[in-house]
Amino acid sequence: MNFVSIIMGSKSDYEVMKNCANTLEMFNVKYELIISSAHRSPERTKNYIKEAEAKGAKVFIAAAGMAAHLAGALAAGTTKPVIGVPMKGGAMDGMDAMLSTVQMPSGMPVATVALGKAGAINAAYLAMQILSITDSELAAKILEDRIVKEKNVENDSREIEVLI
Ligand code: RP5
Repeated sequence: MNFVSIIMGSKSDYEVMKNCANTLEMFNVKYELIISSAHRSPERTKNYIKEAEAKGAKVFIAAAGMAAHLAGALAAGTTKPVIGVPMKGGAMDGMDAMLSTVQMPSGMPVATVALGKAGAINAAYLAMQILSITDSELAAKILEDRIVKEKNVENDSREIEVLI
């Protein structure tokens, strides 16, 4: 069974990461979601990666804030794609998490998405786009979603546009 694994560093990340889970649900994509920290529970994080891979996790999404090392820790433990979602908050409101997540050393990639809610949603889309390489039904749904988004732009504009 193929699925996406979402790991958050803290329960405080859940409010934002719900948007990631909800997006996967909209497309009927299976996922697991757990809390595990690179710093507070390193053994649990390490063990979970192996368990999730054995169960069929094909893409990992890691969300963490502050000195965000969770995505990096995942990248160290798997060769599956790892997507990092930097969380806002802390003294630097996410800039620290963004740089910690994106600045990986060569050979250990983390695909870093935007801070906060947009990043949580985009992590789900990116994970689905990766899965859709070998899942034509999912690829068709993603394409359909793009068409709806394009139409929405036109409809929104029509409501307020001023043209000469
Ligand atoms: C990170 O520290 C977590 O991912 C969270 O974003 C941040 C703060 O965690 P809490 O102190 O709210 O548990 O590890």
